[in-house]
Amino acid sequence: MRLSRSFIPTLKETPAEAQIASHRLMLRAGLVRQTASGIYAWLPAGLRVLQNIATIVREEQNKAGAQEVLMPTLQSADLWRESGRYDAYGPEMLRIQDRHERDLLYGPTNEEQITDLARTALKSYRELPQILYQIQWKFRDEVRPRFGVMRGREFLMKDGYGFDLDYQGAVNTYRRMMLSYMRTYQRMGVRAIPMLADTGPIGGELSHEFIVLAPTGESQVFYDATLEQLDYLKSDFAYDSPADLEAFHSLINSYYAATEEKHDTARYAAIQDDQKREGRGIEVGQIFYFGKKYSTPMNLTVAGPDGKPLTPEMGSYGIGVSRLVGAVIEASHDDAGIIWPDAIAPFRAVILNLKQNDPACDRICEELYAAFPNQALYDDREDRAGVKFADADLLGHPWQIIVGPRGAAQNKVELKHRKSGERSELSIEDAIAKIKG
Ligand code: 5CA
Repeated sequence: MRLSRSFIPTLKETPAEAQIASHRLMLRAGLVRQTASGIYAWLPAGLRVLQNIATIVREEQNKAGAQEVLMPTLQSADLWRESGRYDAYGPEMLRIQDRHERDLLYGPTNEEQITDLARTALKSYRELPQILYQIQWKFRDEVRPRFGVMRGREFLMKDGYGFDLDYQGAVNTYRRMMLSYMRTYQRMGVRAIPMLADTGPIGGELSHEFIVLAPTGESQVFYDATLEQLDYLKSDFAYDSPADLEAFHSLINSYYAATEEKHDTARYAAIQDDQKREGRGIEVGQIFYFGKKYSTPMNLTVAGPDGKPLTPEMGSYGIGVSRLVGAVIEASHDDAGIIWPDAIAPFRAVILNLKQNDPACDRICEELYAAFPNQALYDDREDRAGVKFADADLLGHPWQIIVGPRGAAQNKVELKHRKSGERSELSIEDAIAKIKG
């Protein structure tokens, strides 16, 4: 993308309404714009990040054996009356009437809708287990939407739902999802720590939150740093092996992690001092096992081996896709701007032409731009170098390729690595090779 023709409306001033770094930086870098309280439009650079995150989530869900569906955002209130949640959910639910005065709602979550789909489609125990997921917008009329996309009213969630024949099957699905979450977050360049949690309005018996440490997080957390150091991508735990899932579960459980509500000071004190981690945390995902909480009242049954109806055990599995954009920035930025992890950066590199219309600079920039189809942003604006440097740091691309007339005369460019700040002077070919890694 050529910056001179792009729609990346960066701001010099810090927007007054933004209280935390990620919110400020998302507005200043032109990633999003608020259109109503807690509701955001995603602009080109922000949308690229959101889509990169969604792609990683999708790939890891598919590897774990989940299948993607897409359910509507609008749901019939009747389904929620069946589960008993229509009245119980309260004012966070956006209730709507159509022209025939039929009650609808903008889904805050989809347990009812997926249970309805399952009961119309699943007939036999042979079809279980099933894990279905979607990446879809949700609406929760939060009393105090704040911190930008971190606590929005409309937000993008990956919500998955598991159906199993029995308790042990449901536990395996729960562990399978937990393993896929650890791999998902690690690929994005963040370390989210699983912690036992309360189940809240989703209900059920067992739940874990996945927490990223950041000073502006909403809850106080305590954990053993070993949990940040485990490499889930290299580990060869297989999703289809219950023994591997059990081993993964024991590994996670052998290290302490808890939110304030579940904190055990004695267990925390027993951790080696340099491995103790305490701070604020952002919840970037939550998973639930709730047995038959929805399948029983909504009459979801399949024929068992003996022909008798069997009620499946269920769980639900959420990732805050749009919240993750803010959470990653909270965990990875400096005074100058965002520092994107490679895997989700909107662009891999920005090309800074320090002397637009200089034949050598223009030629080299065009050559570099062609070397990264759809992966480089070309700052071809007729602006001062200082403006270009500041915007490059603000937008946080992993690499900056700086093309100035002095170097260009010798076919050299300067390469800056945003995260380490390291700079080197290289030939064009070497710069391209280094960025491509
Ligand atoms: N049905 C279950 C799991 S599919 C569910 O709704 N879980 S949840 O309520 O925990 O939400 C899942 C994730 O969505 C949360 O972990 C959080 O990361 C994200 N989320 C929840 N509320 C908001 C919000 N107001 N703004 C942005 N993200 C949110």
